[in-house]
Amino acid sequence: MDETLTTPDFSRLPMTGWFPGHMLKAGRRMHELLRLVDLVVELLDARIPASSRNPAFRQSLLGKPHFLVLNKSDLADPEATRGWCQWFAAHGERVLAVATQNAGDMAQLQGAWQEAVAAERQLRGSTRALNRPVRIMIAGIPNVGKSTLVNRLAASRKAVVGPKPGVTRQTQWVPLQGGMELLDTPGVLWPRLRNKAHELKLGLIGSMADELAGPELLAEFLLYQLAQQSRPTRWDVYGLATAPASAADLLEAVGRRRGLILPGDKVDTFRSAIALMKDFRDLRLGRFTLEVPDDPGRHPQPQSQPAMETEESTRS
Ligand SMILES: Nc1nc2c(ncn2[C@@H]2O[C@H](COP(=O)(O)OP(=O)(O)O)[C@@H](O)[C@H]2O)c(=O)[nH]1
Ligand SMILES: [Mg+2]
Repeated sequence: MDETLTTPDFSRLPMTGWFPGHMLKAGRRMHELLRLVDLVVELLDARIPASSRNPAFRQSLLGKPHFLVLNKSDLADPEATRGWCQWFAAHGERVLAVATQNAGDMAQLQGAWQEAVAAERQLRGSTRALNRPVRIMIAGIPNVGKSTLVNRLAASRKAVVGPKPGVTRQTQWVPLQGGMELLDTPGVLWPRLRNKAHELKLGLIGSMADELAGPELLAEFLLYQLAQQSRPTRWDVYGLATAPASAADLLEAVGRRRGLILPGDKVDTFRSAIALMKDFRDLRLGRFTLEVPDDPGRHPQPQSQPAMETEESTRS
């Protein structure tokens, strides 16, 4: 932990309040489709398992069984991921940590979903076999890997994938081998995030466009997050022997290293910050989990708010 870095109070900064209309519509549509499904799978980002969980999903499940997937575990600290899985399990959740590119993980997921659906049906006293495919809704905030996961499991390629949030705009059923159907859904955030730090965490994992969150602010937030990690950051990728003392120093180093220079020999801090985000997401700086369980100050608690927001309640 780097004690020399002054801690900016990100939580005091104004929030963007970003909650586009298409997400409101998608949230409503998902609510309608819930009736049709046997299991709701919520994908979380293993780097921020608490901050990437949408409280609105939990409160509007209509009693449907659910299953948590910590995706992108290849990007997170493996020890932290184990801790998160134990924590969720201790809180009564079905959970698995995966990476979509890992075939073994994908096979394990399908088995676990089948089991979950069978266990729930037994619990409810349904003895007859389903005379239709098991239907599973894949939910989650933007960019957690929903469409990639659906594609990996699909009998044929169906869902549209993209490195930026907002690629999946429509809901679609995808048949799998072995009698399951998955419903890929658009990423849905919720209108009231906890505070600016929460918003910036979502920015770091790419649930919000960098330009929207503000790349330079994201860079500063990332530096602050990395300073709190027990694992070392690979600052040497920017030719630095130790952690930079400020975000300005960091962006200077990134810009010089990558040749992102403006006329007058000034570093282009905007492009340097974008490059830094890419390096973080591509694992060049190391594998990090940005929040730990059992530390209420560092991740959002379930908020009590209406199940799916209505147009009226968000128009403020
Ligand atoms: N490192 C890593 N990247 C992933 C994983 N799953 C998906 N991605 C990437 O995350 C980005 C967003 O994926 P996408 O499926 O479009 O997310 P969606 O918005 O939730 O549907 C894409 O660039 C994927 O290649 C994973 O397990 N590990
Ligand atoms: Mg998608």
